[in-house]
Amino acid sequence: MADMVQRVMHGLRYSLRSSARTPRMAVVIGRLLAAAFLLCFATGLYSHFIQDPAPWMVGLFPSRPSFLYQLTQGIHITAGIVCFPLLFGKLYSVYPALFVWPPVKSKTELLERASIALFVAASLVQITIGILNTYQAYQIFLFPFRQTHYALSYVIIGSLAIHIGIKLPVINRYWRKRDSYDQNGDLVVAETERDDPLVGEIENIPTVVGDQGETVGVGLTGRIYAWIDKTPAPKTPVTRRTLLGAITASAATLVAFTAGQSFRVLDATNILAPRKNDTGPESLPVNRTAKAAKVIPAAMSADWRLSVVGPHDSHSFTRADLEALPQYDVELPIACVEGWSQTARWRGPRVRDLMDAVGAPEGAIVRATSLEMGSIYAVSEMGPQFARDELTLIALELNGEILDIDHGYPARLIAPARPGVLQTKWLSSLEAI
Ligand SMILES: Nc1nc2c(c(=O)[nH]1)N[C@H]1C(S)=C(S)[C@@H](COP(=O)(O)O)O[C@H]1N2
Ligand SMILES: [Mo]
Repeated sequence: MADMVQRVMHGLRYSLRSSARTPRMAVVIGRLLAAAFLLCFATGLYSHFIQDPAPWMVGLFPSRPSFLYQLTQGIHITAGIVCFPLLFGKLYSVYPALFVWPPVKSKTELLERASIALFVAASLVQITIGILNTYQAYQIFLFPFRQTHYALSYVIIGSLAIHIGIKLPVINRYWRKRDSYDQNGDLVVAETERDDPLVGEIENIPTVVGDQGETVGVGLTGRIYAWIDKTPAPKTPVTRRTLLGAITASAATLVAFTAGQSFRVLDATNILAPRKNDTGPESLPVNRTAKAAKVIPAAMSADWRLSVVGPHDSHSFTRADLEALPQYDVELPIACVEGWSQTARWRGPRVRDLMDAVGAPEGAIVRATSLEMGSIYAVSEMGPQFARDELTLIALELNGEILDIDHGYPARLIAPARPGVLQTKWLSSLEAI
């Protein structure tokens, strides 16, 4: 019986042989996938901690270059999208390894299989909820997006580290080595060294005779590569070139059709991304409207004041008071964590002038609070490097017009190198804390 299962499994693997399913391919795609995941992880951590810093981190985030967050978040979303074709390509290239019997032979193999199962499952969930987030599909999640996305990133990086650790011999062996092709386009596999431990193992396990009477091993996980090595792959419709071509073409298409949401040079071809540049009031997209935030009466009220609070002194500014202060023009992006960003021209007084007006110390952290009630976006804090930066304004105008109510009228915060969520709209107070 066990023998039967083994033969069926072997037959399946044998029929799935292809030049697109060599260890070299697994390594080549794996390298790209690992690079994309690491980029996502690093930029994701940056985004996470700039929004939610531990107290000792507050001073660490630089306020220049002013497009820094736009860049890190653009990379995060773009690399995340590219993970789709890479992950599917990688799965395509290795999935015959599922058909081994018995499924695990040793503790290392159990660990390897468990880590890879965890990695694949977590990655698929991660990139799927990530892309849904760019469409603002929060309602369909039964869990908080940010915390889940953050926790899963550690699961992914941890299982990836285990996987890479276990596969190191294969990765090392095929990092440079290529299988080649003869004039007929047949695969000539890279020469296997006789003392290769992967090959040594294969010779001690039951073998099955292939179509041409050759001996093909019943490989185990990992060793399937050695087994593939020993038998030339048949010519199949999906060759190494087809698979690489498909991955490259889909990755390039996805980037070309979506990256315009973060990188202006690709704006013309941005037809798939949920956000388009230059749309919305004053040619800038709106994330949350004044109506949705229920702030219209308070924002339009003649009683509106910006209260600026220092440790010993405080002052209330009307909009006219704010307009009477020295006005500055800055070009700064709104860079949303959901993956769209756009640069705009803002005008208004500097936050640091307001802080000086109430005698706040240079090193103070500044808390900005909105008229909006009951939203996590209604409050943001910034370290002194942002509060004191000459580009950090209380914006009263946007792209040459009075700030639109949907962009935060009567006044909003705009600072360099910060995520959109922290650019608080419909301000009611600024406090030095
Ligand atoms: N009070 C308040 N401010 C807010 C938000 C909000 O929901 N409420 N959304 C933030 C988010 S997530 C982004 S990306 C920017 C978007 O600014 P815009 O709508 O003017 O483009 O505003 C930020 N400021
Ligand atoms: Mo945002």
